Amino acid sequence: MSTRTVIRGGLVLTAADELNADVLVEDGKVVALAAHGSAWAQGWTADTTIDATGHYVLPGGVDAHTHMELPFGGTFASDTFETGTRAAAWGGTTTIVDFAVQSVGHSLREGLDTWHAKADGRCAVDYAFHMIMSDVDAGSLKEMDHLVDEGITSFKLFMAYPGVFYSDDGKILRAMQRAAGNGGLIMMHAENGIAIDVLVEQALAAGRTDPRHHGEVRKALLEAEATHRAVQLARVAGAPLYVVHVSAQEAVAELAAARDLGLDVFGETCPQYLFLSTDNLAEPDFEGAKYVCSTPLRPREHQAALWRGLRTNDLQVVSTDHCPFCFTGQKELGRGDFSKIPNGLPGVENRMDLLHQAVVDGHLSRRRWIEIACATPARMFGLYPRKGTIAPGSDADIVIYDPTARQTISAATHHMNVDYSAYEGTEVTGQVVTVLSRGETVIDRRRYTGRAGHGRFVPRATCQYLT
Ligand code: DUC
Ligand code: ZN
Ligand code: ZN
Repeated sequence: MSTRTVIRGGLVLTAADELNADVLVEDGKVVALAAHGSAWAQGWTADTTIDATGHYVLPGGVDAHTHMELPFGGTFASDTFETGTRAAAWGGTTTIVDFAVQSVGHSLREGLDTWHAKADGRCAVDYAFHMIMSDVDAGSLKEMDHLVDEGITSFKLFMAYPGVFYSDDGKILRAMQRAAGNGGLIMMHAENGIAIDVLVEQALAAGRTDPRHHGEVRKALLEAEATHRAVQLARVAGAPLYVVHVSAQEAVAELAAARDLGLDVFGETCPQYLFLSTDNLAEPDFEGAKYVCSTPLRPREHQAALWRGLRTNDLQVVSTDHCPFCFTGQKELGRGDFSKIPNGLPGVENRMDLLHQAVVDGHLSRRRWIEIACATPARMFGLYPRKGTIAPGSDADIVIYDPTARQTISAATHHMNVDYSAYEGTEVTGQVVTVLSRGETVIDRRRYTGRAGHGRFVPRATCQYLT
């Protein structure tokens, strides 16, 4: 028997439109939108009616960059797929794309199988995978083709972290050439890790061991240089390129220059670069460790370039790079040596709200909010129009959002499995009220009604954003 839900009275926001429309959901899919009060909408019968009067009706957020349970620096990111996807649901995100990891000496297949085993049966919302390539060789290059066929259509390479994830330029070029042939999208961590490691060694030798030195050695110029190099390698290979976690204004300039040449070069930034800065990294008593991530937080002056890039479409996506480590016992591994602080910040629960605050603050329009947080990540990573919009045929991943509610972000009230909030005390306007995932209510008027195992693996098509 089919189940039907009607969402009445809300303002439906998509990247394309703002519609005063009711939404009919049947068997997990959106089947129709019709104007409030229209004879058609009034005739809809349903098992469940949701009153969205005075609220926005949004496509569920798509967070294209998370690291649940990532092994890093001798520990693991503290959110499991269960806790992390539950927190995502609380924050209005209904799809995550996490990074499966190939370890050195192992195949892509082994890494992917490990990630499927971590996630299978545990997720509250739908999920997909990118593949981190740590060992580019003839075997893994060939495996890329098979992964694309299985819906793993994007591959992250690192110009940073020598000895762990790092690939040299030759390996990067080969992977890009392969992607050019099989439709895969190369995602780049663009920082010159070889040069950074020299600066790390020199800083530690000189006794500069505090968290703020993490930001100082990972220089903006070394992000910009790597971004430039990645663009040129992608050009040589004839492959599109997506640069992850862009934080430096000089790196935005490299992307803008590439896009001015008409290249298929894309950029993502994250809430931490838009809302936090090196002032946080410099907090006393080792508190700055809470803000250690790579690329690092930058001086506040860089934020204007990021907002501008989001407005001009030189940056297309805001993802979180959600990679939480508890302050106690995890971040503390780096007391006395900033290079031992596990890199990463929590944020999967906060992204939609922080970006709504950016709407309130005048940085973004409402439609641009939906575009960078829902529609474009879905298109970029081959999930559209199943995810990222509200249209007949789409999955009924829908958020009822109160644009006037006020809340204060805090570890005391968040649902991520981490003992601090990077945004502690930040007041934002706007709050998720109810969330549907494929038509099932997973958050009901701010009560969790979902379950581990509801979320399914979603195989992805190739990039749908190419010009
Ligand atoms: N950056 C982080 O901050 N954490 C995990 C990996 C990365 O590239
Ligand atoms: Zn990275
Ligand atoms: Zn990451």
